[in-house]
Amino acid sequence: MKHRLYDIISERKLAGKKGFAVLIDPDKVDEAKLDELIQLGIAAGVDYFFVGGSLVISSHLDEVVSYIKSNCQIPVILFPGSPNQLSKYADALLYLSLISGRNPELLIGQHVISAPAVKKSGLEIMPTGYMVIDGGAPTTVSYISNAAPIPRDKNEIAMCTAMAGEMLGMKLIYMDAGSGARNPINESMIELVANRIEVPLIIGGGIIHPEKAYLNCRAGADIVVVGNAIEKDPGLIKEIAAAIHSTAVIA
Ligand code: 1GP
Repeated sequence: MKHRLYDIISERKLAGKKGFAVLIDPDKVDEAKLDELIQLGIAAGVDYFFVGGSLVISSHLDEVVSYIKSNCQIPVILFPGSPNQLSKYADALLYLSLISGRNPELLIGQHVISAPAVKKSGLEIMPTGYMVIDGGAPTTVSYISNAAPIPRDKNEIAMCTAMAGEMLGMKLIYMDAGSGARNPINESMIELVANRIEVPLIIGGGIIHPEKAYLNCRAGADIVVVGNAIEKDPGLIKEIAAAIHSTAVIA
C-alpha cells in the first residue's frame, strides 16, 4: 500500500506547516473554471486539491482529475461522497468512515461493497475518521448520510469521537460543518480535538473569510478546506492561502 502523500502530510504537521485544500466539486466546473482554479492555485501555493462532493451527478470525475494532474503539480485527493467516486488518476483517496454518525452503511457497509474496486484503483488510501458537526443548516451530507451531526457546542463529544477514531486506526480526522454551513466549526472545538489526537486534523465547512482559516490553524487545524466560497469568488484563493501559510511562522 502506498503512503507517499500521507507521509508528506504527517511531516508537514510535525514541522508546524499548515495546509490549504481547495475543494472542487466535479459537477460545478468546466474546463475554463478548472484552468482558473489551477492557475490561481499554483500562484497562491495551494497544497492540495480535494475533488468530490456529496452528490456527484456527472460522470466526468476522471476527466476533471486527469485535467488537474496534467496541468499542475498540486496533489489531487479524492473526497468521495459515495463509493463510486473513484478515479485512478488521483494521488490519494480519503477513505471516509462517518464516525460521528450511527449509520452502519457509512461506517463500514459501503466500504465492504467497494473494497475490491478501491484496492484495484491502486490509489494511496488514507483511512479518515469523518465527523460532521452541526453547521446551522441541514447540509447535503447530513441529509444523505441520514445521521445526526455532532452539536456545535458539544466539544467533548467531538473530542471523544476523534480520539476513538484515532485509536481505531484512522490516519486523519476530518471535522466538517458541511458544504455551505452557516456556522463554521468553533475554534474551541478544534483546539480541544487537536490537543487530544496526534494524527493530522482537517477542518472544513462554511469557511468564507481568510481570518477564520487563520484562526482555525491557530487552534490546531493542520489542513483547512474551502469549497463554496471559492466557487463564488476564486480570488479568495490567494488571501486564504496567505492566511493559512502565515500561521506556521507566527505560531
Ligand atoms: C465541505 O468541508 C467542505 O465538505 C467545504 O465546505 O464548501 O462550505 O467550503 P465549504
